[in-house]
Parts: sequence; C-alpha cells; structure tokens
Amino acid sequence: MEYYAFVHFSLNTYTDQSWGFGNEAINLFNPKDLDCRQWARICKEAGMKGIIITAKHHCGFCLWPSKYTDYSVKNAPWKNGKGDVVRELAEACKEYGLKLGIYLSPWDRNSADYGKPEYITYFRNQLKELLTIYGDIFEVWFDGANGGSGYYGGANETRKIDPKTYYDWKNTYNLVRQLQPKMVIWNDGGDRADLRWVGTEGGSVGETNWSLLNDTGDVPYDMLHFGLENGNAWVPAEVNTSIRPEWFYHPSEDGKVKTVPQLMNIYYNSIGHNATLLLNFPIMPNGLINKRDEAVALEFGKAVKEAFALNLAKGKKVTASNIRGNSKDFNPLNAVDNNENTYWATDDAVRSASVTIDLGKPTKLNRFMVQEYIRLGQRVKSFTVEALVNDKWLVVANATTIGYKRVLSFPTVTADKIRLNITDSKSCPLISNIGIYDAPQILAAPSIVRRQSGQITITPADQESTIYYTLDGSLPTPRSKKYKEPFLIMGKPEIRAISYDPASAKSSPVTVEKFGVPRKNWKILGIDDKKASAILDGDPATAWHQGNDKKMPAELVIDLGKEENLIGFRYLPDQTIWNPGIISTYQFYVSQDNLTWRLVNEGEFSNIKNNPLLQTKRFAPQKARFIKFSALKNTGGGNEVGYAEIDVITK
Ligand code: FUL
Repeated sequence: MEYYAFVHFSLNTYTDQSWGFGNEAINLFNPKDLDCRQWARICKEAGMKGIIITAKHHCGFCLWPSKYTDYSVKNAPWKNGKGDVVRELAEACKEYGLKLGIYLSPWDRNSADYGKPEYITYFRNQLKELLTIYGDIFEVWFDGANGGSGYYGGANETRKIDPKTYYDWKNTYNLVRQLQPKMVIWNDGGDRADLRWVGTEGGSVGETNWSLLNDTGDVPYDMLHFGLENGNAWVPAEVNTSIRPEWFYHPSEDGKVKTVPQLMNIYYNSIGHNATLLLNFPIMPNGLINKRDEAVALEFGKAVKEAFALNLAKGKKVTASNIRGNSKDFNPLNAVDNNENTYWATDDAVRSASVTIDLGKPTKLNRFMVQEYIRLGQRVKSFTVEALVNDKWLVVANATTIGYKRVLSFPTVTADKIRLNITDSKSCPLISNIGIYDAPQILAAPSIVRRQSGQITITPADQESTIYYTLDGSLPTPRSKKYKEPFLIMGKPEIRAISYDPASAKSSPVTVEKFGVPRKNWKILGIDDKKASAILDGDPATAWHQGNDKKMPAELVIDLGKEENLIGFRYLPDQTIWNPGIISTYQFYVSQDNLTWRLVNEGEFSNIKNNPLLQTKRFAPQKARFIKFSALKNTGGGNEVGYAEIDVITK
C-alpha cells in the first residue's frame, strides 16, 4: 500500500466550506451523477491501491444511512433517501481490485451529545456499523482536528474536550482490532496508533525518516516529521496531501490543480522518503472527480511508471565489503533480485559496509532506489551513493535513513559501476533491494518571471531540461537561443520558451509571456511596510495585504517614475486560500502630479471569487505618472485587501 487515495465528499461540497458547522441542510446533498466507479477507475488507472472516504467529516453528516442519527443520506433527496455512498464505493473498489478505507471524524459538530460520555457510545456504534457492513477495511482515519464551536443539536456553542482522555482510544482500538484485525489505524492525537501524521499537509516527510516513535508522550512536529531513532513503537509515516490546495471541492480551485512536476516532487518526498502517499481528490457536487484532476493524476501515474520502468541493477554482478558468515543466504545478489523476501546482510559487528554493482558497460542513470529488509526493523542511519565515471568514483548522492524505501534523484551520469556505501547503521545493515534507473525528463512548459529589476528568469519543470527561447515572437526550437542564466531586458519583451530533452529530442509546450514597461523605478507611496514590495516583485506566489484595521476603500498609490501612455492595468489577487482579500469592486485613477486624480476605469472583476486569476482592464489612453488602485469591496464582504501583483498596460 505505497500509494492510495483520499476522497473528500460531504455537505461541505455543496456549501463551499472546509469545515461544516453541523447545521447545514441535508437536502443540499443530491449528487445527480454520483459514480463511485468513476472514482475507482481513476484511482486504479493512476496506480493507487485503495480509497479512503470521508464517511463522516467534522460536520457530522454521514454518507451511509447510519442507524444512530438522522443526519445522513437517508434523509437526503439523493435517491429518495435510499442511497449509501459507502456501499457504492465498497462495491466499486471490489470491482476494480482496490481496498476500502474509512475516515470517521471523532469531532462531530452536529451531535447534541458531543463532549459528553454518550457521544463515545455513539461514535463506537457508528464505527461498528462501518467495520461490519462493508467488508474488509484496510485503514481507518481518526482525524484529530477540533475547532470547539458547533451546532451540537441546536446548542450553538463552543465545547472543549481533552483529546487525550475524552475519546478513550485504547478501548476504541480494542473494538477495531476485534472487528477488523488486519486493519491499520491512523490517529494524529491521543494514544499512538499504527500510522502517524507527518506534521504537514504539504506533501512531504523529513529527509531523515524513522518509522519509530515512543508509544506514549506528546509528539511535537519534529517527531512527526522525522520519527524517532530510538522510539519503542513502530509508527510509519503517511503523507496526506490534496491534488488541489483544499480537501473539499471549491470551484475557485479549478485552476489550482497540482501539476505533474509538483506531484513528482511529492512522490520523491513521500514514497521516496520511506512513507506512504495518500493523495486526495475533492469530489464535485455532481458526485464526480473533476476532469482536470483525473488527467493530472493519470499523467502522474504514467510518469512514475516510466521513471521506474527498467531496473538497470537487476541481475547485474554484485560484490560486497562484507557478507554475513560468508553465507549464500545473505549474498549481495539478493539485493538485486527484485525480491522483498531476500536480503544482503553483514556480520553482526559491522556498522558500515558497501555493495558495488557492476553495470557491465557505461550506463546512463539518474535515480537510485534502496530498501531495507523492514521486517527486521529500520537500521541504516546514513549512506552515500557513488558512481564510477571514467575510472573515478564520484559521490552522486548523500542521505540519512532508508527504511522501507528510499529514492534519490541526481543529475544524469554515465557510470560503469554504482556503489552503495552505508556509513552508519544502528546494527548490521540488511538490504533487500536496490534499483538503478534512467528516468526520462518531465517536459512541462517552463515558467518565465520578470523581477522588478527587469531581470528575466526562466525555470524548467525538470532541472535537467535545456531551455530555448525567442524574443521576436517566433516559435522556439533547439536552434533558438539557449537559456543559461537570468538576463536583463528593459522595454516590453515578449518571451517564448520551451524545455527540451536532447536524449529523446522532445520539447515541452511553449510558454509565452508578454511583459509591460519595466517596473524598476516604480515606488509604492504612503506605505511604510517593506513587504509591500511583493506587489511589484514579479512573483505570483508572494502577496501583500493592507492592514485589516483600514476600512474600505483601500487605496494603493504607485509612482511609475516617469510619465507613461497608459491604456490599462492588471491585478493579480493573492493566490493563497485563507483570507486572500480578493478585490471585487474597484476604481482606477491616474494623475500627472499625485494631486489631481482622474477616474479612468471602475467596475467589478466578474467571477473573481471562483476564479481568482490575473485581471486585465483597459481604458482610453491616458498620459500619467501616478496610478491609484482603489478597492471598494472584496469577495468576502470585509475589509481585507490583498495583492500579489499590480502592473500597467501602455500604448
Ligand atoms: C484535517 C481536516 O480538518 C481537514 O478538513 C481534512 O479532512 C484533512 C485530511 O484533515 O485535519
């Protein structure tokens, strides 16, 4: 179970929320095209092994017709109350050969009993239903999130519980073990369970990652992220992240689906770091996974398959610095036989040792995979990977722990031999598998950014790609100018660029960026905060916010340094999810002297709430040196105002 899916689906899907309060109307739940077979097909084709569904999220709404509450699908208009999403998913998983997992939120903002002992009985009754009706369950997720406030059967109040004692996890675990002895329990609070959270939802676990923790005591971020070398409990890491910024579906995130290079990065930082990967699909109100999410997940699956298609180490000649008792059973050949049940081992006293793989001929490679024989514990503390290139040993990678699986990427080398050097280990190392690969490049369109200084930076998705670009509007090819380093361009350049892989002679799609006048001498007036420079830094990922104490209209005045012939402006809202302060109604003024202002454009940015993309507004030509962008309203109805970038269009 290296890689499996999460699906987030509940009343939040219909209210555009992350956390429901617990009083959301049941009749909102009506997924007209719900098709769990679509979810299962996508997950299967993407290379996943199972699906975990939010049977009950914090709002308390149940996707199955639980006997113990009215707040469930049985009172929804969907299938006239006869529907059961968990059953449909269980059947779809069976059909597609996938395992089923259950997310059951301990925090329940609907239940009148939440916070009282009665709720624990209710929670366990629901757990019993889920673990007995739907066949084998591979994992159960007990999310620890708790914001306190809720509907709680109409009480509308804040209820505090002690997460360490309230849920009495030990007895709940006993119940689970009885009902589904093979199932793993995920729990990020309370008593230690079988799998641990990694302290972030961003998609990575530490470079050092021990599968151990202590079975009692608090688990600060560092322990979650790196594990504990001498912990006394086996609690491997599971990296949970979403294919979009948020867990539930929000139309505003349709343009923010992660890209294949981003997902590859997540792969190397999760599965490649001795963790499993739980990737979330937010289900849309119609009951389906969005087409864009599907396309990216399938492409990502294909890219992983291609990267690790051919193990160049398999069956090659292998020698080792030490073999346990010189026995055939522990021969280093066991490390290149692709068999998880055999392994190379050293004598007991040995803590550092090496194994050398003779590739037989100069061979191109850029990925190294290694696995410990994990049934006998995690041992390796540090290692290096060396390549014999033109008769010289070069260190191509340096790392700490291995665990079940460790994958290292490095720039392509052409080597005759590869050496794994274990430099420190808790006890004699046991290596079950080694893989050596030549992963093809990921050819996604490069990104082009212009800093305020006028400096242009072009970045490929794959560090090994070569970039070619043009400045004259023509299509870039491998005969165009090669990008070597950031360069300065004043004026209003139009830059087109491709990423190119000389080995396969394939190019990425073209990126086209048209820049306006340089912003080098621009100054934001009347704002002391240095961080406001984020508005002009050319980086869409950085933003600045006017203080919340300021009331609308919030004004931003910029001195362009010299008179320009203006015909429009551009506004990119803050691209983050929480309180981005997206301006929806505005006025745009220009001035020659920063004293007398002319209103040249006003109105609203349509659909900016759901799609906070770059906004372009044009107006009749105006000669001016100063601009004033005045925010009259934001999409949230408050006073928050955020800007990622402001630019002008000139004649
Ligand atoms: C968090 C929850 O609060 C989110 O809504 C989501 O379910 C995520 C997987 O876990 O703690």
